[in-house]
Amino acid sequence: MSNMQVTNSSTTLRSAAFAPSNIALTKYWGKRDARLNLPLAPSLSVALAELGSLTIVQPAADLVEDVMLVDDKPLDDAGMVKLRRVLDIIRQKSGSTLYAGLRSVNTVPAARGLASSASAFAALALAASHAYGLQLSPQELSVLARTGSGSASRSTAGGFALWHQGQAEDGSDSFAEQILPPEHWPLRLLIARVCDERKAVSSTRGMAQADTKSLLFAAWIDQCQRDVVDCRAALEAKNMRKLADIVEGNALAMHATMMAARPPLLYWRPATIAVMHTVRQLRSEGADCCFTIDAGSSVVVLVEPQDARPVADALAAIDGIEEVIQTRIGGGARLLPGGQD
Ligand code: 2P0
Repeated sequence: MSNMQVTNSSTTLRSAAFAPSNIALTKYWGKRDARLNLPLAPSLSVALAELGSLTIVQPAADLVEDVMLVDDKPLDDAGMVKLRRVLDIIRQKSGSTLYAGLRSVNTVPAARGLASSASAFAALALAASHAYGLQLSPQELSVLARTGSGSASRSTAGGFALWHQGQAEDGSDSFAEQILPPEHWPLRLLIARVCDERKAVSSTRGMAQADTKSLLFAAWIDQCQRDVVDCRAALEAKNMRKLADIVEGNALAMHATMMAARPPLLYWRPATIAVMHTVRQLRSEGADCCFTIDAGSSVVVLVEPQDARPVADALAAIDGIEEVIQTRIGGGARLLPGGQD
């Protein structure tokens, strides 16, 4: 955090930021430090263009605590603990003691395996650091977002992002950076939403369980180290067949690790499995596509633009699929005008 500058410690601004959600191509599932969200392996992701979080932060002298509304509802206790962790770091760096009022609107369906916490904490980190007068480097912003939620480190960067595992105990070298811009490979993303139930086990809790209790855990972490290297090469070469091997293999290995935990974590529904088979069948017939699944039942399909329509139609026809959301790869977190009025 050595480059962090305070523009004016006594001045605060109302600030607004948007940050995208992101989909991991090779996953983050295992921590070496649960308090700082430090991973046991690097991971790679793509940012979603317009699906994410819009957050407004207003520090104010008359507040006696931080107040946060998400989609017009007060944030729950677990969320407030993480929020205060991020705001306390900002207050400490800026020298301010003010609490803040915050509002956030999600354009991602929450808790359906679409990682709304990633965009939420990335938008928070950017809007709040700006509101308290800090000017953070991209690396510092990613580190700050990571302390709220690990995957948020990748949402600040956007595009094709690599989250470095890092070695430092304080987490200062565990940040994400954009390794390729969105236009490098303008794939479409199809989000096949499987069911309307909130997932039973949060990622934070699920990861703690997999970490300590899954008999496959050590092998999973070793595989992630290799997959990140191979995935980056497939992305650079824009090789969908190679990408499919790695991305599908990585997601299935993560779910195998979850299923081998005691007690087991099983996120899939019948439609989840049906989507996987459909994607493999379409690929065998020539469509350039592959799937991935996060800690939920929904499936995300990456597809070349010319195949997007027929693949989306095939997914929408599967029993148990509520809707198929189509989007593109987008950039990282950004400040929005209108924060200061
Ligand atoms: C990922 N997930 O790489 C993986 C795949 C879920 C499955 O990052 O405890 O919400 O806040 O650091 O970031 C979800 O984990 O967990 C996640 P915390 P987070 O996208």
